[in-house]
Amino acid sequence: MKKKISLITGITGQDGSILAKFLIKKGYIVHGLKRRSSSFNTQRINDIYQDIHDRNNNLFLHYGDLTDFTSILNIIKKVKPNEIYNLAAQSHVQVSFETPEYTANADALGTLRILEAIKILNLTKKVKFYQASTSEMYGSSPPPQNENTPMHPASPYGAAKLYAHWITKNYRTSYNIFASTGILFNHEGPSRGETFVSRKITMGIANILKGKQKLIYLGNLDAYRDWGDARDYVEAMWKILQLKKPDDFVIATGKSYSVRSFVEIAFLIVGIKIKWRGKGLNEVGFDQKTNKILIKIDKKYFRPQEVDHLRGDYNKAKKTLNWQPKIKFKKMIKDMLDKDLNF
Ligand code: NAP
Ligand code: G4F
Repeated sequence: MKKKISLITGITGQDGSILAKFLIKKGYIVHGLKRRSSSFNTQRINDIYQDIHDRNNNLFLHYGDLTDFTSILNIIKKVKPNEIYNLAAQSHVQVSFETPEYTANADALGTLRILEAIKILNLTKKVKFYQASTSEMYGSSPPPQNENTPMHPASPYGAAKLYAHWITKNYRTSYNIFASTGILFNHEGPSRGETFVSRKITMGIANILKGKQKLIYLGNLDAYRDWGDARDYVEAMWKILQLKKPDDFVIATGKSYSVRSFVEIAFLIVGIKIKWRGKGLNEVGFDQKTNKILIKIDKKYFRPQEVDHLRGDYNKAKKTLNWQPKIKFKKMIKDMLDKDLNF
């Protein structure tokens, strides 16, 4: 049987690398769009990289950028994928306040460029498109959030992603493209980027235990997130594209924890009980046994606008996709700590 061909933008990122491995296991030929970088940016996929001259090779990388229409058009024309997963993005919320124009270009217009390329190349009936939408689009809408919850994004990232979300739905309706979205809530794991709060905490703990770092500086401890495991979430992306009809799905765990709880649970896994004292910028977290301060607050990590509470209602995905999260919150943190402690 002919192998299915997929194209993943953002293949060097957390989700792209996990999805590439998932699809290769399912028998796909995987093509990935990667940015040119002055140093290697393929660490997350080195373990599946094969010599392109190997006849059994099923992973191919192409230089391109979501801000560069020519590269997108040429890659799609050359690869003729059955499925496109658009995972590439400037994905850091705080960074989007510092680079709002670039974030809009890559995250909003980047999605439009792919959809236009599908249209121009007459692939509207031949390709299925997945857009990586996000719970950040809900912004100030209170939990639980589902597919019908109004969206009030609270960052340039959230606003750019909302454009991408709606342009995907618009191309679905206007041009009959199989274009679906997954509204994914936060998802983490051992290959999470090092500046997101989950990995910053697990790496910080590992460094403290190794004597390489004294304490961790954080921002808002009282935001709540619905944290799932990326390994579960890439399966949902694939399931969304296996349906007969395009649609939109919330992918979440239905449970939320504060950043403060994340800190407490992660430290407890390595046998340290964190206690808190002080208020606001002067609050500190300390080791109950030794009294050593392990957490301090730095105002530079606070955002101009915060998303206070995300907790997803994934009932539609459960019913339609037969999907539900398998990996529990504590197990996910433990896996992250294991990786960081053994690094
Ligand atoms: P990530 O680890 O930050 O990976 C982002 C990927 O996009 C990387 O491969 C990056 O390349 C690439 N990229 C960035 N700008 C690009 C550009 N202009 N052109 C081409 N590639 C570009 O993100 P992730 O956590 O895997 O998330 C995957 C997608 O899901 C993103 O769209 C994100 O916004 C969305 N999302 C994530 C979450 C989450 O909690 N993880 C939740 C909801 C939605 P480099 O490796 O070269 O930097
Ligand atoms: O880990 P974060 O940076 O993730 P955030 O902003 O929720 O965004 C992530 O999830 C979105 C889905 O909802 C994705 F679309 C997006 O691409 C990304 O993957 O921050 C989580 C929370 C925030 O409330 C933040 O203010 O942690 C708080 N926080 C507290 N101290 C911190 C820190 N965040 C970071 N990154 N660094 C801190 O020191």
